[in-house]
Amino acid sequence: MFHQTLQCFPKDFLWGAASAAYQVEGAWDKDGKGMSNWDQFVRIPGKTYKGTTGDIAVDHYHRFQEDVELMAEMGLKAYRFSVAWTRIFPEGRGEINEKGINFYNQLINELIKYGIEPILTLYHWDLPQALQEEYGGWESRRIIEDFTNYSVELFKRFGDRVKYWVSLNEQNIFTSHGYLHATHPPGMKDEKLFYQVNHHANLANARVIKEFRKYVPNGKIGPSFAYSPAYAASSNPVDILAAENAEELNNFWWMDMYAWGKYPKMAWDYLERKGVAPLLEEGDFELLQEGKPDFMGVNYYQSTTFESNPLEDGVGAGKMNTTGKKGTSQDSGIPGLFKTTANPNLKRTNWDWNIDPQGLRIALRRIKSRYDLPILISENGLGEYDQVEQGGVIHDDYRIEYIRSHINAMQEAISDGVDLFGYCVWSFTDLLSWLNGFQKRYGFVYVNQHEEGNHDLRRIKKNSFYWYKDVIESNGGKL
Ligand code: BGP
Repeated sequence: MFHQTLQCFPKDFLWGAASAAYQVEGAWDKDGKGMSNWDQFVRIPGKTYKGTTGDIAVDHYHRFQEDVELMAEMGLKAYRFSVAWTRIFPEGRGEINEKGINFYNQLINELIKYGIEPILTLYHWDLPQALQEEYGGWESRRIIEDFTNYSVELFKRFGDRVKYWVSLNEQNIFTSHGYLHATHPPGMKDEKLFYQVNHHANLANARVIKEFRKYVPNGKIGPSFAYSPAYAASSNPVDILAAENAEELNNFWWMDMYAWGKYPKMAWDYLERKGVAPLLEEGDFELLQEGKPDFMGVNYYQSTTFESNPLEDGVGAGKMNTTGKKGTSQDSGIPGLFKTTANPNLKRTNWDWNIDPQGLRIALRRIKSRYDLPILISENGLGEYDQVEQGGVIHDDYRIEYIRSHINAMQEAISDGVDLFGYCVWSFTDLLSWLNGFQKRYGFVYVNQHEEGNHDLRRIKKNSFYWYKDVIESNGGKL
């Protein structure tokens, strides 16, 4: 315990919910939209759960008014969504598709009409396929120019109404799945390229933040990092060291760069010895220093526990549970540095994700003490099976319990001295989970959409909808 008495949430706290274009919009080829890397990837057999795609998703593109009305009914203060780059520039650059601009203008205006603060994510993983084909997307420095050009267009078009912006969503996840595990596009396993891609993403991130200052001088911008704080499996010093290795290589590697414009020294030396450190060019670090964020966006779902992992025959990358069959995920690690292990103190979801609200408090405090930046929780939520019962009722008490305990942890962290200004629950409506289909549900609002067959996509409010409404109304006083 640090705090003595619990503080209230700040009065203008952003009680929100989040989504991403590919996971909700559908209309994948409508109104001039170009093809993204995900539109292409999901068509490769075996890549997603039961071959699900975002072709229709939950059809938010056509139903955004109904969705925003539900948000208004709930009293939501903020809605985080992402823009599909391919709606704005179908080929990644060049001619602008005004119909795409128009869609987001309508969405933003609708939100503002109801007093809901829009939080706009520039990049939530759906890269224009044209850029992937032309120069390998993030593999080339050319991405910096194209990403900046696209972002500046959004700053110019929406900067008059959108104050909060997220630059890159979970750079650590889209690059590791794309370039280490081959589970996201472009489906590669190449460690050296992985670090090079990240270096380009860091440069692109810094560059758009720098541009942002010119176009939206009163706005706030930051990246969203998928932070899973590292725990040691035991007090054995070899496990403590393993957890420190993991924290440095899995977390500080990105967050130090965002906050300070530099890589952590020991991790850099290790990667250099291994021959996988990224190639640098003159002026890189100047730019990286110039693009500092206003806040750290944190996507928190769980903590991860580590133990030592031998160099010889140590555990490497393990498989994730994407089926919802409990106990099917494997441990993974880097030989010589660390490996994951189950934490006997924590319960797990059906997808083997740890449920650890105290881990959120720990995550927030670590960020506060290392970087001293304001924090936006840009994602947090529970993916579970939901059942529509008689009378169209969904008793998702497990979700209420998950969110309630995490809000408690947030309040404790605020009372400890963390500067937290918003909380976006993942997600508002049910949506497509990239690799887990539609059965892994996160929403306050159920959507009648499934892996197989045609469905009417109707929206049904879950019990958690009414519960979160009360939380917002009481500014976190009534949990
Ligand atoms: C984050 C992503 C989201 C969302 C969420 C839940 O990593 O930013 O887009 O998908 O995780 O993950 P999943 O859908 O795999 O359960």
